[in-house]
Amino acid sequence: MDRSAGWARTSLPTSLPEILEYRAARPPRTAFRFLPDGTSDEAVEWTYQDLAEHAGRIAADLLDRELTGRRVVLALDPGLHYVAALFGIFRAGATAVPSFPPTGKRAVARFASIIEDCAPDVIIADTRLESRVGQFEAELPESVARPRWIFVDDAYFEETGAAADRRPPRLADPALLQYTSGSTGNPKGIVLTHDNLVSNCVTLEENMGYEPDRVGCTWLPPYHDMGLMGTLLLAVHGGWPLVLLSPAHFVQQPYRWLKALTDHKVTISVGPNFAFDLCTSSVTDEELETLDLSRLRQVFCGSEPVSRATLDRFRERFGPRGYTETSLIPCYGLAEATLYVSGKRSGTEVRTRLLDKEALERGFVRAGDPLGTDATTRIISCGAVAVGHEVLIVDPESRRPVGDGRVGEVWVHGPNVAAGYLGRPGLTAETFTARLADDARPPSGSEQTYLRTGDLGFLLDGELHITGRLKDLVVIAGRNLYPQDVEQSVRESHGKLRGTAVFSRPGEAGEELVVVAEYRGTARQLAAEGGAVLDAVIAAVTADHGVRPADVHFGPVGAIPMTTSGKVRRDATRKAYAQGTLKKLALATDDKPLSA
Ligand code: 649
Repeated sequence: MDRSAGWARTSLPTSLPEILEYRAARPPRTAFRFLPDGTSDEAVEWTYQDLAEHAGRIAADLLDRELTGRRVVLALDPGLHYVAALFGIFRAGATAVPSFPPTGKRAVARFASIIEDCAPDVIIADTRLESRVGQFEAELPESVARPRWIFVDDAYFEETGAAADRRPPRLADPALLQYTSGSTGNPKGIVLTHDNLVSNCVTLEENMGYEPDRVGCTWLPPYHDMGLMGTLLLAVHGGWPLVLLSPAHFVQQPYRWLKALTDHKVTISVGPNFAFDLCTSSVTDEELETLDLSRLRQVFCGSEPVSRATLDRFRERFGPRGYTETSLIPCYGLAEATLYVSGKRSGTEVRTRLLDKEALERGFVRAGDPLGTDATTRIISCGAVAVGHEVLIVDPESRRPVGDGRVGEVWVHGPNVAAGYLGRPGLTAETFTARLADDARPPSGSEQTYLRTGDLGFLLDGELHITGRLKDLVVIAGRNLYPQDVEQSVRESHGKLRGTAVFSRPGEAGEELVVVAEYRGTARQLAAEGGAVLDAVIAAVTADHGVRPADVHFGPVGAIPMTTSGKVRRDATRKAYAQGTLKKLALATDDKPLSA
């Protein structure tokens, strides 16, 4: 079955589906290697031809149904079928909406809200979901049109049938609708064009440079920007093989990731900060012996603050197995900019800035004590801004760029910036086409517009540093507390504390600090050691940040709302706390107010 004969090329390939066809027409090479059980024992390998053929099957189906220009939701498990369906949708000229199988209460609710928001024509799901469709559709409001389903499995992909051919997509056509991982009730779909997808790859490749023996590995969810634009699409664009394991296999046993890096001689990989901690804390001495990380030359680390302490622990544990910190690439980005905004240059050292904590809380960047006392904070540089992009640090209120050495909101201009949110012109204008104050136009042109990221940071030596999120800032007595710093103090104050979220609440004398912490144990255990845990938290926060919490709320593990990519949802936690719906273990201190 050859459905990949495809488009006659008269110029260099540009859009991703054209690039796949181009690679499929050349001598066979491995595109993907999937590890179905998370180990290398049953690895399944696909060449570009395999991928193009499987994608062709989906494309034929979509074209038969005349779905060019329509939206198609991808509700498959992570794996090869996911990639095939994605490229099939591109080839048919439809818009892919990357999602996940709607199983489990929370996933169903989120999935239903996405369907409601983007009104797709079709959902592509695994055959095993067929019996559950009725159940799922019962969750959809009456007013929402029922999409059709295409159920796929291995047998589906074996069927032949020629794809009616169509012209390649135009670069300005929408390719993908990326939902932000934010709240369930309020999904925002970011419209990405083929141009955005290609531009993101090109800017990352400029950072990564060329390596003849490049092999990638990822376990990131394919429905998030970092897993999708950062790994699957990037690998096809660049033409190097990518080893895939599922997020669940990684989380159950983080060792599998490191073992895959070892087994497949991986040179490039990626993970958020938490993944590095998970590896350090869970890999056993025996497992450690089996690892060889010496071929790993580039490991991207982004999506949440990169912690110096995390990197130190990781280096200490895995340095003896060939890991070198030069390979680590702290990077920053967001789905509204397709993905990539900045990253460390390959081959350079990770830069850690020791800064004066109090100055930073007032928005000033000042060198701290080089020996790193309690009065200093360590911020890791997220490197240089992507080629062809401009980052400005702006005062969010006056909309004027702040001076050198000041913290402000990160504004981005460039081809990675997406077109906007689907069906939300107001929010799109506010977020994607912000302008500086009239008297503060940038040197590069008066009508330039910017993406407002909502992140706080500063530029130093041309490198971007992220300090927090505007919305999450806790302002107490005129000082800006960065919640993630306070959360780190809380976590490190006691061995049984897991997730934490801090925010402020109105008090009699202004805003006061609230700490929510998940306790890994039963209510009875907490009650037994209650006083000690509470004292540890209060002592740590007071010592590290000079503010005494007005309330410490202990909840069970899982009490704190998280995004689907594992970020703390502080605002949602604050709301649940205020409404009294946040899960609580017996010892919560607002029962008996803390004495000063
Ligand atoms: C951020 C995505 C950063 C995100 C990643 C480049 C195999 C192996 C490697 C490979 C290819 C194949 O979180 C991604 C760039 C990856 C190249 C991989 O190459 N997007 S999001 O929309 O879900 O969230 C955005 C928010 O996350 C926070 C910010 O608040 C941002 O608005 N964030 C960070 N916060 C602090 N520090 C950072 N470095 C942050 N990065 C993202």
